[in-house]
Parts: sequence; structure tokens; C-alpha cells
Amino acid sequence: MRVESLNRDLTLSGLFLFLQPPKTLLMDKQSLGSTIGTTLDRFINDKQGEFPFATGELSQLLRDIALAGKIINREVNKSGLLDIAGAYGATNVQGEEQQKLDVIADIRFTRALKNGGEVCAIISEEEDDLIRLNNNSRYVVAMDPLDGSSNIDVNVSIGTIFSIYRRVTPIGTPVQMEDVLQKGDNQVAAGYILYGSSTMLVYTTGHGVNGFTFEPTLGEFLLSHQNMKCPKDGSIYSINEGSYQSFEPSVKDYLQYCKSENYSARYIGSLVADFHRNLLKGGIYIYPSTEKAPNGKLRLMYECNCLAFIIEQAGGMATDGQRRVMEIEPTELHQRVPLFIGSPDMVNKAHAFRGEEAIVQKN
Ligand code: FDP
Repeated sequence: MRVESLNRDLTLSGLFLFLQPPKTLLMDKQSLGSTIGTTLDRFINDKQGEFPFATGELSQLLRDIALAGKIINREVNKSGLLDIAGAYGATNVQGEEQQKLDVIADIRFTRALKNGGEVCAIISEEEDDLIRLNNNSRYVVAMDPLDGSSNIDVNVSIGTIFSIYRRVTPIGTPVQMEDVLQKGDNQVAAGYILYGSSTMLVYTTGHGVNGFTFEPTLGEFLLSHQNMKCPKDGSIYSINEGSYQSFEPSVKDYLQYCKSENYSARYIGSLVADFHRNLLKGGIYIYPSTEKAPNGKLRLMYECNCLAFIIEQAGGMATDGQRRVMEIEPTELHQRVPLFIGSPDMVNKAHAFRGEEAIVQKN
């Protein structure tokens, strides 16, 4: 066992200060001082220096999001006990049935961002229109407060996804659509919170990707996955094959190729969970266009762009089958796009079946 990973395990269990490690596993002073186990707050503070002229507003915003994530985590964990599982009785702008926890998560996040004061507008999956907040603030947030709704009631992993943009019009003036409809390349930060077998927050500010595991007894996110990298190639493919008949021929051909290579099919049906697994292990997630949904199902502004920023920072790729997701100019808040995301060699292979040129990895 490497000292580094031992250090991480012990730190996360909160025991390493108290346990006497066996002689063979003694840690040197350098590894004891390692950043593994650093709290999210401290990490955010330390990283603020990477941004010249940083004012601390983005750091505060990231802390607000983490706080909202802790609150949602608490609600999700109680969901079998309280009457907060099941349908809310309304549909969102996409025509999808809202779950009670979807609505609770939306309210919690919106409140945290409003109280935090760093955000001038929010795009949320659960709200038809823009939520306008403080005109004197610099940042726009696009979020899916609780992704994977169909898994809420059955105790399967779900997630929160967020993207942060800097407004382009002057601070102090009313927010305009151009502040909000920015392409993914303009993101200043993006991340997700995965409510899984443990709760994790993963984010990037364009300087690599770091993951933090929630330690419930401390109430803190602790650095557990430093400088995450997506394997260049993989052998997991994730797609809802139930819709196979309505996929375009190139996607069908790629799936046949995956089977001929004995790849593993893994599909949780919660985008964040499927993405997170493939980020760690190597793989591809595809939500292609179908007959029913010619532009795919996933939303550009608060699903695809965010995960595209993270995967590129981790050395992976995200496309709509033709171009980098983050180059797509958005035209509407709830716009959908097909998504091919994951290990670069796998995404390029899927492209080859479309007759598309390989896209050069950004990082
Ligand atoms: P859900 O509708 O349950 O919220 O973004 C929506 C999403 O889930 C993704 O999390 C998930 O990957 C996908 O839709 C599942 O869609 P299918 O049921 O069509 O596979």
C-alpha cells in the first residue's frame, strides 16, 4: 500500500491522529503534511492565489455551493424516512415530472446563492425562466440541483451539477441574456456533487480537477482525489441501450464495436454517477440523438458544459458527435445537445464511426 493512499484513508476516517500505525507503515513528516485531507474551505482559499486580481467572490460562491450541497446531502439521506420522496405533482419546463426532492434541492440552492450574494442570475433545470438576483454581483450560475430524478425513490446515486460564468455586461446593471447564454469555454468554474455510497464534490476552476469526500461526523468535504485524470482509453460504455432501435446507424455501429471488444456496459441512469465512474476508470458516456429526441436529452447549459469542462481538465473529451461541447453557442436556456463524453480514445473512436475527424484533445 502506498504511504500516500494510506495517509488518505486514515485521514478520511478521522483516526490518523489517534492511531499508532504499524512500524512498516510509519509515515514520514513530509507525507503527514501532505494536502490529502485538506478541507474544501482551506483548499479554495489556498487556490485563490492562482487567479491574479482575485477578489474572493468566486471562492465565496464555491463555499456557498458546498454548503447547499451539504444541506441537500442531509435531505437525500433522510428521504426514506420523511415524506420527501416521490412526485411533487408538477412538471418542469422540459415537461418532466418533478420529484419532491428536485423541488427541495432547487429551493435550497437558490436560497444559498441568494443569501451568499455573489450571483446575479441563475439558470435552473427546475425553473422556466432566469432567476434574477443581485445586479451588483459578478457571477451567473447554471445548475441542475438534483440530476437523476428517476433514481431518487430507489436509493440510487443522484447528483447536483453546476457551472459558473462571469457576466459580460457591467456590474450594477440588469442582467441580459448575453450574460447567461455564454458558451462553455467561458466557464470560470464547474463541478458536481455526487450523492452516492459516499458524497463527493468534484470541481475545476480551469487548473485541474480535484475531488473532495464528505466526512459526515466533521461536516466537512476533505480532499480525497487530487488532480484527477481520466484514463486515455477505457473499456466501459454507458448508454441507454433500450433506445437502440432509434439510434442513428453510426451509434449502433459503435455499440457493435464495443461488444466485439468485450467492453463492459454500465448505465446507472444518473448522469453524474455514470460520468464519475468513467472519469475514474476510463469509459465513454453517450446520450445520442434519438427519433424521439433529435437533439438528445441532456441540457447544454447545466449538464453538458459543466461535465465537458471537468473532463477536458482531466484529459478527456466531450463532443456532441461533431464539435467540442464547449464551443457550442447557446441559443436558449434549456437547450439540449447530444453528448459523447469520456476517455479521449473512446470518444474519437465513436467519432470515427460517424465519419468525423478525430478531435484533438484540448489538454
Ligand atoms: P433524469 O431524467 O432521471 O433526471 O439529465 C437527466 C437524466 O436523468 C440523466 O441524469 C440520466 O443520465 C438520463 O437523464 C437518463 O435518461 P434515460 O432514462 O433516457 O436513459
